[in-house]
This record gives sequence, structure tokens and C-alpha cells, in this order.
Amino acid sequence: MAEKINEDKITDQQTYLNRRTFMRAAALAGTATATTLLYRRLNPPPPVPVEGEKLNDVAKAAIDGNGFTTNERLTPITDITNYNNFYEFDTTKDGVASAARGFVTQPWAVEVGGLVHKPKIFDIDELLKFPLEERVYRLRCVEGWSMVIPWIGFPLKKLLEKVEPTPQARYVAFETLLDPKRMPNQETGVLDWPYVEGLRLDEAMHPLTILATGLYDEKLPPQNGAPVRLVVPWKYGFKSIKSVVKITLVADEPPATWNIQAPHEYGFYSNVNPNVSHPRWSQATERRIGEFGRRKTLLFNGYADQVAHLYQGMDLVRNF
Ligand SMILES: Nc1nc2c(c(=O)[nH]1)N[C@H]1C(S)=C(S)[C@@H](COP(=O)(O)O)O[C@H]1N2
Ligand SMILES: [Mo]
Repeated sequence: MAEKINEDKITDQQTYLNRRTFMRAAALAGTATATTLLYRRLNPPPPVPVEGEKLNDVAKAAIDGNGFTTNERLTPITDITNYNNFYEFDTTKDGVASAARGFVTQPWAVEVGGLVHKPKIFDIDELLKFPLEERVYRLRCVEGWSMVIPWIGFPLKKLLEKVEPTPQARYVAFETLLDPKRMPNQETGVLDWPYVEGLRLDEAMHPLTILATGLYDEKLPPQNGAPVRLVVPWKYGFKSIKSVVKITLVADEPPATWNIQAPHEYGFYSNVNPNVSHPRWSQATERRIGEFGRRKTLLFNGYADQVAHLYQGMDLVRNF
């Protein structure tokens, strides 16, 4: 019965989160300028007391417990937007922001198809109408640094449910935009373009897996993957593919850019794992951007309670 209890607990915790995100959403929904409003740095209205309760430390700890947020200090927005990996624009971390400035993301569409009953092309405006939530996640780059990022987005599951995957669908393949005119570093052969990534269907349907359309109270900046990018918090950062234009349900494990590039260094799963070293360096510790020293890297980036069951019986050294 342990599972039953756990499920009740999660439902309860989601209630807290939903109340909180509802306040944010309610201020925005139903107005012509909803999108614009979200995308400005708002002075949020004073918090509305929820049924006489404040979102106190107890509630915050409860949310923390389901992985949807964390009490850890947020990485400043200047770091999140100026220390990036986005090889389509630049291969240096501090060069991406300026190279991506002015990246045109309107119009934009995400084509969702493959092994589904209802393939559909989603216009970005339609994606922005999905009920948005705030998710404060740790992001752990395979290079050994990490950040804490308050994303705005929605569970990928909500999108996948709309297209109705067929029973044959076992994986989800993702693709970034291919347009060397707009993504100048695609003129080079530093990677095979377009950048592609993949998840097993159960990973894609996991409640922690989101499509992000914003961060802090901002529209997703170009350097962070505008206008929509994947975020999978228990995997190394490179799984969280940016500027997505195509999502395809498939039967077999799809190609993934870094796995193609260096298969012995980057596996398909790429779950954060301090016990499995990269061939050229240890993954046991990480540097939190903005901090001195290093902290211990946690198994599944600290999301083990939420995701470990997905890999039960799997050898995580073999399936790295
Ligand atoms: N299309 C695309 N997606 C990408 C990358 C990339 O180069 N191209 N870099 C990945 C890597 S290595 C990391 S660590 C994260 C960084 O996301 P951030 O810049 O928003 O922190 O994006 C990932 N998604
Ligand atoms: Mo990364």
C-alpha cells in the first residue's frame, strides 16, 4: 500500500502548487494582453490569501518534496541569460547571448506527429495558452556546473495527450529549428544539424518533464531556447533541447545529438549520476553558478524520489 499513500501525498502537494500557480494564471488569463503581460516584468499584485492560509514554509517544503520547486537560492537572471550552451549560436558560454540577440521566433510552430492518432501543428500562440505553471528546477550541465532556474511552462504530457499516442509509440523524438540564416553557427559543422534529442515515452510523460516558454517573469530569452524548449530536470542539461520545432512519437530509440557525436561519452539516458564518471572527468561534484567551491552532485540531480522507479532493474552504468 506504500504506493497508494504516496499517490495521495502527491495529489495533496499538487493542490498547493496549483493554488499558487493559479494566482499567477488568474491575473493573466482571459485578457487580450495575457501573453504580453506574462512577458513583461510584472509587479505582481499582493498575494491573495488562499482559504485563510499563507504559503508558509510548511507548504513550501511540501512542494519541495514533489520536486516541483526547491528552497535553494535562485540563480540570478543575469547568469541564466549570459552563461549558456546553445551551439546553434556560439560555442562559448558567454558568446551565446549576443549571438542570439534578435532571434526571430514569430511566426513559430511545433509539428507533433508520428505514431499518434491526432497529429497536429501547434502554433506558438496556442502553446502559450496551455495553463502555465512555475517550476523551480536545478539544471546540471554535464560539464560540471549547475543553476537553479524558475521556469514557466507546462507538462509535456499535456501536449502529448492531445495528439493521442498509439500503442506502438515507445519513444519521443525532438528537433530544434534548422535555419542557418537565423542560427548562424549552423553554417559550421561543429555538430550535425538540426540538434535532436529523445526520451522514452514514460520519461516524456513524467510530471516533472515540461516544455518551458518563460523564466522568472520573462518570455523565454533567445539564448535559453526561445520560444519553447524542453526541460528534463533529472538529466544532464543537453537533453533539454532548445527552440523545438518538431516532436515525433516513434517505436525505436531516436538519435540524440551528443550521443551521435561521442557515443562513449554521452549515453541516450544521460541521467545525472555522481557514480558514473564521464570518461574525461568525474561527475561527483558540481559548481553552482554564483557560488564558490563545489557541492556534491545528487543521483538523478536530486529527483530520485520522483524518477528512480522509471529505471528499476536497469543497470545505470551500462545505460548511462
Ligand atoms: N538546440 C540546442 N539545445 C540545447 C543545447 C544546444 O547547444 N542546442 N545545449 C544544451 C546544453 S549542453 C545545456 S547545459 C542546456 C543549457 O540551457 P540554458 O542555456 O538555458 O541554461 O541546453 C541544452 N539544449
Ligand atoms: Mo550542458
